[in-house]
Amino acid sequence: MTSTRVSFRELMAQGGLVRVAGAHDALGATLAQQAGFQAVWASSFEVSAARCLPDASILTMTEYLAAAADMQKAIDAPVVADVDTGYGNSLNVAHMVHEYEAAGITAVAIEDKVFPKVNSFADTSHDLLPVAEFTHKIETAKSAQRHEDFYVIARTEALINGLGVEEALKRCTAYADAGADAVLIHSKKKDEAEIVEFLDRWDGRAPVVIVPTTYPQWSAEAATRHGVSVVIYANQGLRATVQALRDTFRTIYADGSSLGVEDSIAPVADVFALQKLDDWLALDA
Ligand code: SPV
Ligand code: MG
Repeated sequence: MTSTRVSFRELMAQGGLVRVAGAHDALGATLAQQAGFQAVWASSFEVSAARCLPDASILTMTEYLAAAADMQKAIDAPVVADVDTGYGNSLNVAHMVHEYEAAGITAVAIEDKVFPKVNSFADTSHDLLPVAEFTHKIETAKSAQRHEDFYVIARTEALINGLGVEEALKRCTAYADAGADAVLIHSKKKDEAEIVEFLDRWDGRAPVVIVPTTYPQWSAEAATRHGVSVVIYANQGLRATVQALRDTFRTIYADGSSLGVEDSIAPVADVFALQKLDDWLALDA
């Protein structure tokens, strides 16, 4: 029931800023694509939050893959799978690449934290692997891939760890030289200053991906001007869901009826359309 799929590499080759929205299931992925996003981020934060578990390497690769595969099955746009640290050492990374590729995922992002990792915004330590160990993971991922198209994004948590722009540049240079198709520079600062400094000093040897969660004032247009290739809105959908469900349930419970929310919730027919009910009924006609 889906039309032609575009790989993430093909999308990147089209040029221009690629805008990506985070999701944790097929419904969120579908709504992101319908809103116009060119790709969907299978966020480890969202997938674990959907189970009310912390984003702390608690779910297994199989569970994250099942969520990413559900999303990819539902949409034509490529899923970029957040694969945390690659779920272990280099051999775990190789297995991850084989399994994600087999599920039709065309891009993954691996981060340079030590396994088990904790979400970047958690107030805890964020220890990094030595550069050589992480470049080995990148090299292993690239030699494990079976399709030329498969796209590996190397994410550094150097700024999250407080190591500064110099260390982030050193790491991203090494990751690109090890074969990463793009680098992801993450920051938890409330302004974009350290990201801008990174971009101004980056020599362009690989495309740059950003996740402007804590600096939402920095627009896609400004990011493009500074040379960003991909912007990921990683968790706004999840946070909208939390607030919408909370408000809706509280109102219905307090009012003793759902009348007060009827105008602000999607009609059942809207959900039928997302389920492609008519296509399914036609199959059985
Ligand atoms: C995620 O969405 O799981 C990410 C981005 O890795 S962040 O939560 O900002 O670390
Ligand atoms: Mg994550």
